[in-house]
Amino acid sequence: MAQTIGVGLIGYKFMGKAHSNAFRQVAHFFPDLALRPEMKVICGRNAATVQEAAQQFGWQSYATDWQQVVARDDIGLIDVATPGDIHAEIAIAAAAHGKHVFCEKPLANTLQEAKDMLTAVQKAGVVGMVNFNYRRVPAIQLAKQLIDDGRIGQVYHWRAVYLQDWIMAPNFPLVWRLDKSVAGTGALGDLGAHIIDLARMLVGEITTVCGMTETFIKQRPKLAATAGGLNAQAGAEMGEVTVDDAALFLARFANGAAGSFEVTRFAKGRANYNSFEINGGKGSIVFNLERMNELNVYLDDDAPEVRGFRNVLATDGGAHKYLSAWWPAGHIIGWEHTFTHGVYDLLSGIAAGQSPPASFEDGMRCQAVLEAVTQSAAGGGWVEPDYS
Ligand code: SOE
Repeated sequence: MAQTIGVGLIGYKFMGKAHSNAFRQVAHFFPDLALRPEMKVICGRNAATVQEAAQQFGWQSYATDWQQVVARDDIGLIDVATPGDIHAEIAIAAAAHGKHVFCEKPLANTLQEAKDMLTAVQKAGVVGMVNFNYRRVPAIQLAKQLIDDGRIGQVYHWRAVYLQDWIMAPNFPLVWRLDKSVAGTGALGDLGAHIIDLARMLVGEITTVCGMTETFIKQRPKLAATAGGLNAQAGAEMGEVTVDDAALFLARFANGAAGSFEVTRFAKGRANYNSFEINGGKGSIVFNLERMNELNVYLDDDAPEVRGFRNVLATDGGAHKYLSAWWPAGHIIGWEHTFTHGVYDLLSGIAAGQSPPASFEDGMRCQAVLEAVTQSAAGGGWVEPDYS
């Protein structure tokens, strides 16, 4: 019988729901799980709504004070699924209490916070993992395997976009994601962090960036009294948008590859379009989240008469990572599975005493790239991320 670990989840909205589902599913589907999560407590500021969330998502109890949660003896793992402005405070306190920390992306709102969080988990000797969930799409793991095995040769190009359109209406209100003091940045940190992390995993370290950001709609209605997530309601008073709506940047990688990145919340019709193309000396790879079970692959090694882009359905448990836990080949999985895979790796990492990727070190390096893009966009030309 596997050992157990008590989990305390801070945050109960969109990400809280996705993380709860992962903790609920993981032991049922991964028979080799070394450490079973016990869903002890979910925490949020509003007692009535967090109580509802506890019941709906399957937590044993609820709390309204995260400081008490991180100090509890029956909790071994703190999951931070809040907006970025309190990631650092919670993670550092949790580590100081000897708790392992799982944290939503981006790791922090500033590079300094990310560095402090990294130091905190290192000093405490606990696991620190950032939930960059797209690392755990089986088709993206297949891309990594093909690159690592040299199947596409030397990588020359990384070309990535992450496009959304949910704030395009000018009267869409000032939700927290549009407030710099809560979110840190706009599309850059929310979406750019994902494709920077994927680029680092698939291509390698980024050495220098040159970028621009744009805020198309600078004033929006403040929130009506009852705030919400992506479907929030507008009030009468106007306020200032303090983050970017879009960010575009070029990057050079340590291995000589050239990269382009574009993220926006102003791409009409693109609800959640996360896509990349990688071109190597012997082949190319294309991924698109809207077809997340597929990887489009071109390999020079194919016989000339059938050479061309082919769509690989990455659903075979015998060949593709994570899928032996789920269904027979061809039975596709969805976005929520990436969170379950992440929690599986997290719990395996805790059992083995190692921080799985993306570790807090990866999170800090991603943050360094985000900060370099911000500096460059403010007029700095090419900027080197500060990984020190
Ligand atoms: C909203 O833009 C959002 O939910 C991001 O915060 C997530 O990280 C991304 O996966 C989907 O879009």
